[in-house]
Amino acid sequence: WDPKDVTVLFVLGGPGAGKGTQCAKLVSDYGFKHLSAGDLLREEQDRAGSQFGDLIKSYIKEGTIVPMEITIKLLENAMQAAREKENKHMFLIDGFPRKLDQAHAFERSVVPSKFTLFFECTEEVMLERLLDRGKTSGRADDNIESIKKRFRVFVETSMPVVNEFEEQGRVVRVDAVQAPEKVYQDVQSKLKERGV
Ligand code: UP5
Ligand code: MG
Repeated sequence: WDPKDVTVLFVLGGPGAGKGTQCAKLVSDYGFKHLSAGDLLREEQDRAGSQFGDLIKSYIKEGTIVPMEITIKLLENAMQAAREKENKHMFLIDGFPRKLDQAHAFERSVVPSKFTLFFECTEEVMLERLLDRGKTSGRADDNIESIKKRFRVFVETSMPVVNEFEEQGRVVRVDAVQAPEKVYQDVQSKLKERGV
């Protein structure tokens, strides 16, 4: 992938920070292709004939990070399909990279990201949102035990990715505690500042 032809923005933030919600808004206004790594893993988990179904299921329930070879392959396939079938060249990669080795591998072997949109939210607020969503989401990890594990993995394993990008001046922070429309206004003005 040539960075002159494609724009990749990573979208990071804790579990329930609102990554998916904001990406959906950006898709309709900017024409991005939204690729949620978690959604791609859940689809692969449910795909008949997948050799990774059981493995993905247990990682997601435990809130731990699926081996990067699987996730990167799913992302690359989805990017390829979006380019061929929908002529998409702008991608929001949501919920990835969650670990430093994934960040390095993706930027080296696929394409460097332009920057990362980082949704900052308190655990208290994220917990409330996830428990609320859990009433209807059917997600195997929207329960208190899994949520606590997801929070810990986020702090210990995923925040180092944000910190490294930050040192490189490649993080755009957004206060994600506010109402969705307010968050989105911030997102739009910050994207504009960055020339998107
Ligand atoms: N909501 C959203 N914004 C709101 C706002 N501003 N005010 C009030 N409510 C708001 O939102 C969550 C809920 O909050 C919704 O009900 C929404 O209406 C409401 P959502 O937009 O879904 O938040 P999001 O940040 O997308 O939360 P999500 O639960 O998807 O985040 P996770 O990062 O935990 O989940 P993901 O699907 O990315 O990953 C799941 C698992 O997959 C991981 O734990 C891991 O096991 C695995 N995984 C990997 O192994 N590797 C990867 O690369 C990616 C995932
Ligand atoms: Mg999500």
